[in-house]
Amino acid sequence: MDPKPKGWRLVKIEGVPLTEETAKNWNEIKDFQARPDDVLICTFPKSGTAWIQEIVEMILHGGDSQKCDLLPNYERSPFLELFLPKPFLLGVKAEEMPSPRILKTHLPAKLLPPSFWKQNCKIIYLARNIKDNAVSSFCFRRMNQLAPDPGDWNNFLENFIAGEWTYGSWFDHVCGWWEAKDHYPILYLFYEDLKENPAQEIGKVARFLGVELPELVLSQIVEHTAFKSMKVNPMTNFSTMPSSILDHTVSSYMRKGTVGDWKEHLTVAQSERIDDICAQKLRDSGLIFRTQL
Ligand code: PPS
Repeated sequence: MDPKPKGWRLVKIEGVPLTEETAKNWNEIKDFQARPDDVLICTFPKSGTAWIQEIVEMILHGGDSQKCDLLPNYERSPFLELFLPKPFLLGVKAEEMPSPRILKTHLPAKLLPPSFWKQNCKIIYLARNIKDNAVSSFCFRRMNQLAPDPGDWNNFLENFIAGEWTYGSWFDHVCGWWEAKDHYPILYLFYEDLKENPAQEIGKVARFLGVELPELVLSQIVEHTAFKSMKVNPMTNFSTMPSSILDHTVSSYMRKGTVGDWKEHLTVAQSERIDDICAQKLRDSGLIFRTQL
């Protein structure tokens, strides 16, 4: 059995709580050298990162799923700011990867290593409504042995709304990237749209990446990246990760994959309170999130 790593503490960098491992390596992360042909996938955690990663990989491989199935997703598109302690180092480091690279980050726009802006890299941002995001985060924190203990649901939700959780405020994150999209090549997508009409949204991603997708290939990508397919695919469902990091007996990574699961977890009062905070915090941004389809 793998030795069990200890749960990480959170340390603030420019006011944003990050894991102590990320904070310890912050200078190296900040100086990361992006290349002009990098494609960067950005999300607040639990917004569908693995989903959009697989979509981008499939598009860039012309719909050839065999190429995607060669390695687990976390080895194909490195997680920029994740530094796992030995012996838990996984996959290749981004610096060692040949171009074109697909990279993943959960960093808020204000903490993105500056070379991504300088190189004008293509960035795909996927946002998910805060209610489903909070539920998914809570379930994941329970299975993720590296994360701090989330405590009970009510406490967790308060901390999550207040931004006292990994990567800080969901509001700052979605708004920061929303503003950045007016100045840089950023495709801003919503989980709910992707769920409602995957073919349409995958088409947007392909156009953004400058790839023309024949109808047949598009439908193959829709099929390969559907929740039911990704849930049983060991290269996308994280079952290959040591159980000392992700304990699938507590919850699964590919858990529900729906819009509106929050209704099973939030009280009416909690839901209404979040609606009020959203109305206030998102008012000036023009951002609108759907919480059901
Ligand atoms: S992480 O750890 O932050 O990178 O997690 P992330 O991949 O961003 O988010 C995990 C949630 O995304 C859901 N998911 C999907 N939903 C629909 N379709 C597909 N193909 C898909 N792939 C992943 C996953 O189930 C998690 O959401 P919940 O609500 O917990 O099920």
